[in-house]
Amino acid sequence: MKYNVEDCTLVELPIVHNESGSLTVLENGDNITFDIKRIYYLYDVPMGAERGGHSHYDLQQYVVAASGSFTFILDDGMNKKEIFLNHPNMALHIKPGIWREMKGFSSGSICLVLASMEYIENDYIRDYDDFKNYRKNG
Ligand code: T46
Repeated sequence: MKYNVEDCTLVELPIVHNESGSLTVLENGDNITFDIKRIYYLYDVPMGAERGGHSHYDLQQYVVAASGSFTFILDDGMNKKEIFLNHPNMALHIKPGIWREMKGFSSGSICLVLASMEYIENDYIRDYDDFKNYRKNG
């Protein structure tokens, strides 16, 4: 199945507040639609740096701005969508087969990613022309 950018949604996560702070949970089988196989996070991203520039054949992810803010640009080969993430209770669900670029990392930001698969380099499409061909012919 080929997903498009409109299938990549922002999910609002519940916040447990008390006088000593806030807590948000992401849990397999509850607000996560796949079994989490890997967690990684991007940090110390220099001002003006851009990351991403690839798609995945099968991987899906939830992305959270655990601290600070940044922008994801999603692209399904036909349409693009920009999503600004700036709060730890908002998770962006990125479906497979979507090209992504990341930019505008604020100082001290942390991009937390929950992934449906282990790291497999063969799951990446890192060339945009290959991505366009995959979207067209699949
Ligand atoms: C994505 C965005 C949000 C590993 O060895 N293991 C890993 O689990 C990951 C994610 C990366 N790496 C290595 C592979 C590269 O040599 O770390 C290096 C940087 O990886 P990459 O260029 O993929 O990093 P980003 O920030 O462009 O993209 C990452 C994820 O790879 C990607 O799935 O969607 O974060």
